[in-house]
Amino acid sequence: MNEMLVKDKVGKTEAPAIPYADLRGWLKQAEALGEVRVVKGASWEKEIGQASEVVLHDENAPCVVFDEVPGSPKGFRVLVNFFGGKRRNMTLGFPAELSKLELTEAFRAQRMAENRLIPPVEVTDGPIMENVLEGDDIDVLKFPTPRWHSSDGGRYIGTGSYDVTRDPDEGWINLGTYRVMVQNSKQVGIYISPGKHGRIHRDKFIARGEPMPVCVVVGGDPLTFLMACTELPYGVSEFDFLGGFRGAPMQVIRGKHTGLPFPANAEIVLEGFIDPKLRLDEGPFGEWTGYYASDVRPEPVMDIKAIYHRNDPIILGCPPQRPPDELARYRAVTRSAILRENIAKAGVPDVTAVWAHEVGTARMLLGVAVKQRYPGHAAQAGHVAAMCHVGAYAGKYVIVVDEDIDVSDLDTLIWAMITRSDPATSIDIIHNAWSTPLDPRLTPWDREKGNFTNSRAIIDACRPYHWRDQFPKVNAPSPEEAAEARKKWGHLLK
Ligand SMILES: Cc1cc2nc3c(=O)[nH]c(=O)nc-3n(C[C@H](O)[C@H](O)[C@H](O)COP(=O)(O)O)c2cc1C
Ligand SMILES: [Mn+2]
Repeated sequence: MNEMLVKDKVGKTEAPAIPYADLRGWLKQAEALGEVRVVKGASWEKEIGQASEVVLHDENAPCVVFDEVPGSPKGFRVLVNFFGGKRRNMTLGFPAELSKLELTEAFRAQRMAENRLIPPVEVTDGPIMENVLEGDDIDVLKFPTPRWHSSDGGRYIGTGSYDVTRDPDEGWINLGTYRVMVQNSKQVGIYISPGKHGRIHRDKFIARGEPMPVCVVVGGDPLTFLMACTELPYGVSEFDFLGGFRGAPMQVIRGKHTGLPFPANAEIVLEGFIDPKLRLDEGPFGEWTGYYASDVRPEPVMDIKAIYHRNDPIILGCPPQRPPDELARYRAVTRSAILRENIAKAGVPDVTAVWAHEVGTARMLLGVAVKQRYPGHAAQAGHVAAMCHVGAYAGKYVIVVDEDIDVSDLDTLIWAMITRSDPATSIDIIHNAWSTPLDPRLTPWDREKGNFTNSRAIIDACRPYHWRDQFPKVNAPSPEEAAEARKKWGHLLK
């Protein structure tokens, strides 16, 4: 067995506790790791976005807290680059020494696989109630919301945020990270791609001609944000999963106007209704593909009925950049875990590792390693990876490899692809798959018509099953030989 193969060495034992309850608790932990820098006086118009672009591209860069932003009260802050350095493992509640692939596996095996659901408990008070603004006092412009990229069409308060909605037919609560742009002091625009759970809720409200209640949570604890921006199953509230991951229910308060729950310890909550008819221009916004693909379009708008915020609130900022970036870093970890769960639940055996690659922001390039057991096994794993819940939206390429390949290493994955596949016979194409207006390769005419689909390539880069025993041997040393060589000659690299 190759030493790079990820084993289930983390086992199924109980995961360590998450070491924080809210964003401030998280910040204390990050400070204890020595990984927080405070910047005073940077402008929301340009400098916060400019500095963020620099740190978000470096996985060892610190978390940065911007304070004393001109135009906002002192103490109103913006926090960026939470997922990097030693904070990465701390955020998911695991020891620092786990590699990114091991972290994913630990998260999957110890937090996800049990699929425990613990619903939140309702409380009537909490720090989020320190300031409640209604009527004329509503002013979303008081927060230091940055313009994240120089060509953005507005200030996006909702990046490291999530929107709470309720299914009007079925009653379940969803959390989804859908970007939120400030329109004016009392209105924000929310963009939700087709097929997302919040979009399904919204489409139902629009079909009824009714306003949709929404609570936008800005500055929730990072774990809740991570689960809100990841594809958890339809019909089950992310709040219940989070309770399960933490081993304790989340504490929520019901909004006065919508009755929707939001965490009692969040930093800022915007509560209101999306009008079924009103549309205002939204975008452009620098997107996770590295482009401004969806440009400016009329999108639904939320009328704010109440703003709740803690004293000295903190905006969690997660603006997408050209990948690989921070967004790709955290999504690779969480989505790889969920992808492996999805594939296993579809009944595909012996998938030994998966990696949703950073360069495709954990969507457009998926690596899947299988221990081939039967003819067709590799194609089955590839097609399921391409079409399961977490793989289906906005995917492009799936590469299936044998279990000796470290799927998380881009060079190794591509080496396997170019040496073990045959272009004419190893690639399957799926047409008309679930895509998005954010796809830069969508043709202008399909974009115009709302045809938001694309195609997928599934590349079988396994040693062909029927003659796998005759496939040339690799010339790399065995794991034992490699270990011996490193022990003896590793000093040459120092
Ligand atoms: C920083 C960030 C911003 C995002 N913005 C959007 C967005 O504007 N619209 C959207 O549909 N999805 C967006 N997503 C992706 C969704 O959050 C993700 O697909 C999530 O699974 C949606 O929740 P749902 O599965 O409950 O629909 C974003 C993700 C991240 C990490
Ligand atoms: Mn959901």
